[in-house]
Amino acid sequence: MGMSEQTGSPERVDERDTMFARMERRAGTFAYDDYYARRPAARSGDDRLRRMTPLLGPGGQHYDPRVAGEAAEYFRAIGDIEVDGGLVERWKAWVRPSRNPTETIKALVRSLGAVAVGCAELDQAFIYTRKGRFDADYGRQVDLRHPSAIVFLVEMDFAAMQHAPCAPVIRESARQYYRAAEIGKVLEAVLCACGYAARAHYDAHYDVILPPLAVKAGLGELGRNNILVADRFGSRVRIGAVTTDCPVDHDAPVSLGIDRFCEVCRKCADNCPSHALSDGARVPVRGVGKWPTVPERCHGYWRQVGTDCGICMAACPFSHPDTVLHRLVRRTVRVAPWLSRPLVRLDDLFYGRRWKVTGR
Ligand code: B12
Ligand code: SF4
Ligand code: SF4
Repeated sequence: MGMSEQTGSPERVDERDTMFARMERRAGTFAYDDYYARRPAARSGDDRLRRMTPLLGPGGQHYDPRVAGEAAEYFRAIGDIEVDGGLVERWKAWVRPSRNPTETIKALVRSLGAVAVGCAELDQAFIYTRKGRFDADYGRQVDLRHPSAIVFLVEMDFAAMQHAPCAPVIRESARQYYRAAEIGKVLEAVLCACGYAARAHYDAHYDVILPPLAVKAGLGELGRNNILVADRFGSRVRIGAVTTDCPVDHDAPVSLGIDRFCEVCRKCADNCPSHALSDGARVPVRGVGKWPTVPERCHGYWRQVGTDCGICMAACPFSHPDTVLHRLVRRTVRVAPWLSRPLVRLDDLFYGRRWKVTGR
């Protein structure tokens, strides 16, 4: 079954069921009692995970107080991002007069530091049914009727990701979450100033599932690692999006040969320290054939090491630097996906099959 092949009408996801939302539940609150009354089987496992060392807290195997402090500061600062009014006015003057501002919007997003940007129809299947991340709006129905999503990627630094799963990766995640939030908030402000409805989706403030929107916007394919594998940067990207009623042209999904390559490669699954990724065949998940993640295993490993791991992003052959040689290999995968097997062998030869942990 091909990656985008539908086997039925996709059900929507309730944000309350996602790992980060579950980890927010605290015994004694309405949200905790309500959630585990609905999902009694998840309670003891989630309680066990909650008792483990918190992320960025002392006690994790790769805890480094200085790096953890910096990462925490980036995450905190996301809430304080203020959009520069002058910048909004300047871009408004470009975007507003245009009847189809797609190219101007893309130029804005790139100028703010995104490495790629695309537009997609906002499929209701990728919108959460209910909010779950914060007790304050726990269970609130998500009503998002914007017809389009502007989706963009920010690059995760190659050198920092070589340290996966050690402390530098979580600082890099935090930095790029900050950057993606900043870009999203500026774009949201510019579109609103032009009279459109717009909402930025960024760290912990999501109404949408981002990887499928990025696939729809032509930014890459879903890999065996169950996240986006993008052109030029592989999985070494974070995704941001702004949904809007601004009339933008929708991009078409792309085929980079990754779908086929993943069938033989399996490097992410083989190197995942918690065995959260599948090395088997695709299975249908909400009507889509894909390799699923076991989120409890992944998150359990994070709590053990104190970072957000990232090996499945860093070890992916598509995440190598965007050099002439790697561009040539990517092109070969795209035009001749049947050469995947020898190309995987070559990657193993040059980079090794096993991920080497560098750092603490
Ligand atoms: C919850 C969450 C997690 C949870 C649970 C993930 C899960 N699969 O259940 C945990 C803690 C395990 C996790 C781990 C990681 N995450 Co995470 N996570 C999220 C979050 C906040 C919500 C995703 C969600 O709702 N998942 C629950 C359901 C939907 O999961 P699912 O059925 O397995 O579906 C997944 C994919 O199949 C795909 N998808 C869903 N429906 C469809 C439909 C189609 C047609 C297609 C093609 C794809 C697709 O999207 C889902 C991504 O989790 C997103 C941000 C966002 N709003 O999207 C980031 C996000 C997916 N995570 C991200 C990353 C990078 C990671 C990690 C590498 C950690 C790190 N160092 O950064 C690991 C990788 C784990 C893995 N290999 O699967 C990035 C992915 C970037 C990319 N290149 O695609 C995101 C988009 C955050 C961001 N803003 O960039 N994550
Ligand atoms: S982040 Fe680490 S533990 Fe989680 S799926 Fe990726 S490799 Fe496995
Ligand atoms: S590591 Fe290999 S199998 Fe995993 S996503 Fe990347 S190309 Fe696919």
